[in-house]
Amino acid sequence: MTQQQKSRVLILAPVMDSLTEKLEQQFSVDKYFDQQDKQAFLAAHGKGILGLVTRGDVGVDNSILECLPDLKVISVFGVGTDAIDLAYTAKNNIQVEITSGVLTDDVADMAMALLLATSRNVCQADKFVREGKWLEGGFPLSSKISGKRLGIFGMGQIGQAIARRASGFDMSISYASNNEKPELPYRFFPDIKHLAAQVDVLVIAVSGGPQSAGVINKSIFDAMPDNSLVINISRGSVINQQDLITALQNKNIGGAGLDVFADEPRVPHELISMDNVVLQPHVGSATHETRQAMSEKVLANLHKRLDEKSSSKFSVL
Ligand code: 8YV
Repeated sequence: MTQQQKSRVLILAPVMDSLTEKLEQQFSVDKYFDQQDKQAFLAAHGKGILGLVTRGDVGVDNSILECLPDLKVISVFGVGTDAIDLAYTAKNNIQVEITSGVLTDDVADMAMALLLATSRNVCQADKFVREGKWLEGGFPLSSKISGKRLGIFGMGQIGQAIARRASGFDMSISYASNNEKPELPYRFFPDIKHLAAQVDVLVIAVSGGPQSAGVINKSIFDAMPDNSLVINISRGSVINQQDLITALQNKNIGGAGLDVFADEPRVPHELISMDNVVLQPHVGSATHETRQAMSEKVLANLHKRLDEKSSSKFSVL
């Protein structure tokens, strides 16, 4: 294929170097994030761009999409589409593709890591040893996790992968989600508040976006048993972050394990200063293996939509 024949693709935000290299080999690439004058770039070069690559945590603003009249596909490095206006993309015949399936295990593993780290004070205990405090006495007791009650908010692929792992810890598993999944051997609660009231650990595994924004708020934290834990591997937007901070400060709940935040990469100092909170920099899917698989999916998803014979967005009679 000659340079002229390569489809034009815009990379919105930085992705892995190895993915960028492959994109540059296989497509005619522009990098939005590198442009000095982004508006001028879009005005001069937006027409003719057929594919857009973005990250799940970044999405894309409609103001950018409006400058890409020929766009056929948005290939998301991730599974979250909460930062993309799906009504706009549907209306404008733009396909949105995600890296479904390949990051499920890693994100579920991260939920379990946060669950264990939070309940067993793993990070604090590590610090205790490194600071030489063990020489002065033993580390305080922590809380058992095996056999406890786990509530999962959101029973999609990731929620189910968490449930399978938690079953290995003999946890009793309940869930709340839009629809009951009768084929699953877990107890269903139609109402998140009722679920929250009856669990020792609440894991957030629901998609982000307007439907779930702020659903985990003061009323949920008030309903949760004392000493219960909240784990979030989904989106910061699902939790009202200020309500979480207040609930932790007031000891309405016992702790939190968080991989995602309301305004990443900014993490409130209140959370940073609390011993009973374990913090991760949104790395649920960040393993070599999974990021490689995600990269391959991003490329395949672009080719699926761009290698069609006609580069027109619309089929002709
Ligand atoms: C990625 C994500 O970390 O899948 C998603 O939606 O948020 C994550 O897996 C992110 O897209 C890459 O930065």
